[in-house]
Amino acid sequence: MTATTIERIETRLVDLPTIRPHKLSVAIMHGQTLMLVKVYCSDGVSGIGEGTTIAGMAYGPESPEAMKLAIDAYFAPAMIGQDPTRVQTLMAHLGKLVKGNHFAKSAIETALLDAHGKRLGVPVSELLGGRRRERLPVAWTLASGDTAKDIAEAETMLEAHRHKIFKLKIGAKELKSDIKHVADIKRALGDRAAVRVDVNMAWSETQAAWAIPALADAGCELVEQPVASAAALARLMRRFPVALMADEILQGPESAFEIARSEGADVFAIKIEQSGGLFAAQRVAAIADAAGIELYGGTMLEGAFSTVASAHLFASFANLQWGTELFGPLLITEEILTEPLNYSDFALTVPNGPGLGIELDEVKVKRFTRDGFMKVTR
Ligand code: MUC
Ligand code: MG
Repeated sequence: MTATTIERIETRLVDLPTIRPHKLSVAIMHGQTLMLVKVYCSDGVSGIGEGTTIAGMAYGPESPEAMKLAIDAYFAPAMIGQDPTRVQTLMAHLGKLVKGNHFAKSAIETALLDAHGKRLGVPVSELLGGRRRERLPVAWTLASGDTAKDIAEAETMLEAHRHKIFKLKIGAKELKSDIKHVADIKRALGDRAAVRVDVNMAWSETQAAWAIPALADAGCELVEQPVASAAALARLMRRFPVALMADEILQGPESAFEIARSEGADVFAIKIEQSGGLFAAQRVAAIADAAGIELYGGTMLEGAFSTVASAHLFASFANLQWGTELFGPLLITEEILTEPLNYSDFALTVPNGPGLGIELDEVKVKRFTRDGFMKVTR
């Protein structure tokens, strides 16, 4: 029997509108671009992975266009002819050839795991050690930029049993007006919902030290990445009756180890793309568990493929104390799967089919694909 090899790799950029402008301290998003990579193998199996950023390059150093270029020019030529069934070996090989590029690596690893799961007839969660839960609690981000609109949106979500945990994006406005925004929303929702905030690094340490107690008084239970510096976040720790979460400073296992060593966060927002892939994110979770740091399943506002890959991983975590925010597909106007994901009763059901357990609606996605495909073959 001849060994299975990778025969062809396709990448494409898919531009999709969002259901409303999504306002963060770093940018206002009107749409989301998915970089989809499809890996075709000689045994007839293929897998799809996704790389997605927030507002192009406003959030971090990679962009969908840069991911596509990195895959077309560097990753794909090195992958053609390689064994796709040895996912970790192949990813380690690619890691030697290409530095950084965590998001592109996550997309490729997702595609390889999707293919391998299909090949073996098991969900990706089983390739990661086995799922411990079938359903994941999912938070929603209120980020319309308007307090009354955010309250109305939260009420709709509560009514529909879609979400009862709300993350508020703050940091773009003056401190007092941000705190009033949070307090007004928490007052309107009361005990029916949990309220958290994400500052996306917008504050200085002194601003954070002033604002966090006021947020705690307003009923906010978790403050995500209030400052840019890991040292400043560590200094803010244990000073307030509210948990502090690391996001942007968490860039894979090495950074996780440094943050854990400096007792620099109560909670880690784990993201597969920011970590450099699912296996790297698994190592981040292991470091958190060992250090007594709690876990939250984060998102890069990803479409269905990276969201479901994250779901398979988060389902396998020993601890997931703060739930997840895997709502990315719901922020996009278009359904890109042949079978929509199951969001109900405040949770996402982790798909159970082989691989990721989802199927791309090729016809639908074609309408939104930029400049056709790029194919790399031997
Ligand atoms: C982030 O900073 O966590 C997650 C939810 C959201 O609205 O933005 C993202 C990114
Ligand atoms: Mg964040």
